Amino acid sequence: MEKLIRFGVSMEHSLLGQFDKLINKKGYTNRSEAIRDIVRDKLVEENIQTAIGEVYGALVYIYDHHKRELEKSLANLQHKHFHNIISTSHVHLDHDHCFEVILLKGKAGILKQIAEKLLSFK
Ligand code: NI
Repeated sequence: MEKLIRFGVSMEHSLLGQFDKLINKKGYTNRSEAIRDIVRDKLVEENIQTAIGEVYGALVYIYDHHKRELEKSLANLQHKHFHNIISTSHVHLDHDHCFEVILLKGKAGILKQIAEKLLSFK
């Protein structure tokens, strides 16, 4: 195992209080372990965003199909990016709601743009 290096971190009292509550809820036994995981997550996220070559992803969401504009926006987005969409699964959950899973492949930056666009729909 690689050698651990100690370093000091300064933080507002209230922020540290919230952090302790969060890591306690997540089951961490100490702050160092939690900070290491957060740093690792951030690095993975950064690597994905700057990845060269193709990556794969999935978008999963539930929506109300009575909202015509929303349904139209979702269809337009998928047709616009058909090169990046491998498949779409649609399940009619109940009278109002639809559950969709879109599988994507392509450059990380493009997939991120598609995801952000989807999240921007009301
Ligand atoms: Ni449906």
